[in-house]
Amino acid sequence: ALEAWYMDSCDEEDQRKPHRLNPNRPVSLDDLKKLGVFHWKLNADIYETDPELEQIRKDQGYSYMDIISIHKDTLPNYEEKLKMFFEEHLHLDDEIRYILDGHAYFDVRDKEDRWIRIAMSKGDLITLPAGIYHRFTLDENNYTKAMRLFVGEPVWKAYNRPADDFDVRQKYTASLQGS
Ligand code: KMT
Ligand code: NI
Repeated sequence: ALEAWYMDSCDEEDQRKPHRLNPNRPVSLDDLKKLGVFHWKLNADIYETDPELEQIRKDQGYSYMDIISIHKDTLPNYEEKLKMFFEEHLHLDDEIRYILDGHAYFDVRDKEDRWIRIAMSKGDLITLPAGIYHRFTLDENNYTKAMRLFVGEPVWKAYNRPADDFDVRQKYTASLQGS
C-alpha cells in the first residue's frame, strides 16, 4: 500500500531524505481522500497495454499523456527543474502522475497547513486536486520515470505560494470545509 506520513521541518539541503517525525505519524489513504488526493495501484510493467489504465483514462477523461524521465543524465536543466518542482505551488488543474519506474515524494499540505509526504514508487498513480499546495522531490535514489496525464491540452504552469486569491484555491479550501 501507499505510504504517507507527517514530515518534520525540512531544511532544503536534504529534501530527498524521508523526514519522518519521531515517532512516525502515518497518514492513511482515507485521510488523503479527504484532501482530494486519490491513488490507484497499477502494474507498471504493462503500462503500454494495460486495460486498467485505459479504463481510468476513459472514466476520468485523461486524454493527454507523456512520459518524463527524471535523472541528471536524461532531463535537460535537471537541477533547475528539481528546484522548481520543490517550490511550494499550485496549479489550475489536477496534477496526475503515474510512476513507471524509480521513486519520488509528493508533499501536500493538510487542512492545518502541515506537510504530508507521500512516498511513490513503481505502479503508483496519484491525483492532486487543482488548488492544493504541493511540491515534488526525488528521494535518495535520484531517479524516477513518470507518466503525466491531463484532461485535454496540458497546462503545466505552476503558481508559487502565496496564490490564495485564485478561484481554484478558494474553491479547493471551500471543498475541505465539511469533510
Ligand atoms: C509538479 O508540478 O509538481 C510536477 O510536475 C512534478 C514533477 S513530474 C513527476
Ligand atoms: Ni505541481
